[in-house]
Amino acid sequence: TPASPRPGDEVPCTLMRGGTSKGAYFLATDLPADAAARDTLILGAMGHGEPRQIDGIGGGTPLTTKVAIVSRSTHEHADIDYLFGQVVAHESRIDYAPTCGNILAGVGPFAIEQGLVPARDGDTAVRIRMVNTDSLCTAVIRTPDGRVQYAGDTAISGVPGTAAPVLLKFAGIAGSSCGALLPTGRVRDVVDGVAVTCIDHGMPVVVLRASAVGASGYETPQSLDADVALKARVERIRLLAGPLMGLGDVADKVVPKMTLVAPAIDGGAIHTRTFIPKRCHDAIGVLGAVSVATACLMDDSVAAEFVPRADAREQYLSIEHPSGEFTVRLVLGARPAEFESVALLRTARALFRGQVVIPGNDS
Ligand code: NQM
Repeated sequence: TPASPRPGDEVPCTLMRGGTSKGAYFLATDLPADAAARDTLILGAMGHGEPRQIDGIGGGTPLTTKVAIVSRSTHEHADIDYLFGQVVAHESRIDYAPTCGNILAGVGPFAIEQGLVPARDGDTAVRIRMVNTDSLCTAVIRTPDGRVQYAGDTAISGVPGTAAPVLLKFAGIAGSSCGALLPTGRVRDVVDGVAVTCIDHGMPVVVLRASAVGASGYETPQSLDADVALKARVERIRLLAGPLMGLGDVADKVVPKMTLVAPAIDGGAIHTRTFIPKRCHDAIGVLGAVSVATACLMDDSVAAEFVPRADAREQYLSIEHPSGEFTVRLVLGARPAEFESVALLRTARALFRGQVVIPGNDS
């Protein structure tokens, strides 16, 4: 591992699309071991101090200023470790509290291409430990002739065209950040006068009826982002829900996410608008969608009232969002509120491989 790089030094980096997000992927061994030096390097590479990231490679929105740090794993059930970082550009900091299921989709191909995992002829299963939440995922990557194949015929909402499928399979992700699937111990709470369901099935999410905060739930993300009063109302609920969920003071955290729900209009299970947590998502996060889908199956939850009841052990829930839908496969466990496994499809693509240049006064 290198010591702190100096201005003008170059660090290997791959820019990838993972699902509907985009980020910079690094090998941990190419970064300083010291966390503070590592974060200074990443912030410099991505751009910070103002939201546009004009002096870095970040995309200037929460969905395009994400970082994956990948290394070999010492966990007995994992091949690689994936540490996710959400760059909060205008505040010049990185939030390591959440994981990200979209960036996760690029981790398998990246690890294979970097030689951390041997590819098989056909499909390669990469066992990934999501370090932020200490949970496990198996990603199945297309590798004909032992090489990552990005081209394919899988379409996901929010990404133009088609690409090779990345199957993501999870088990044991209930309570990933909060310690329990229902972190408040209840399926329904009233926070600031609003009925909510606080849930963590891979991602802490507060689910509330759009109508409870004066929205229809079918607005465009742009119009919701322009509604200062609504956003303040949603943030007030979030700040109160965070401690109830065991997350402590969440003023400086990007969790919990806030999902406004309304009846489905396109044949899905439910319609959503998600704040992540201050900007409205163009779609919905991967594990955010898993948590909302799970809420749909919990009796008496705020989401369940919109969803017809089904008792099958294996359920496909289509979560409608601003740019389409996201299908989550849930396999129910032996007891109520237990889930055996979760699976979903994403796609990913390597966009740019090279060296990112360390900024600073190099005179
Ligand atoms: O919930 C956005 C995204 C995400 C996170 C966010 C994600 C997940 O779309 O697993 O994918 O919620 O900040 O990348």
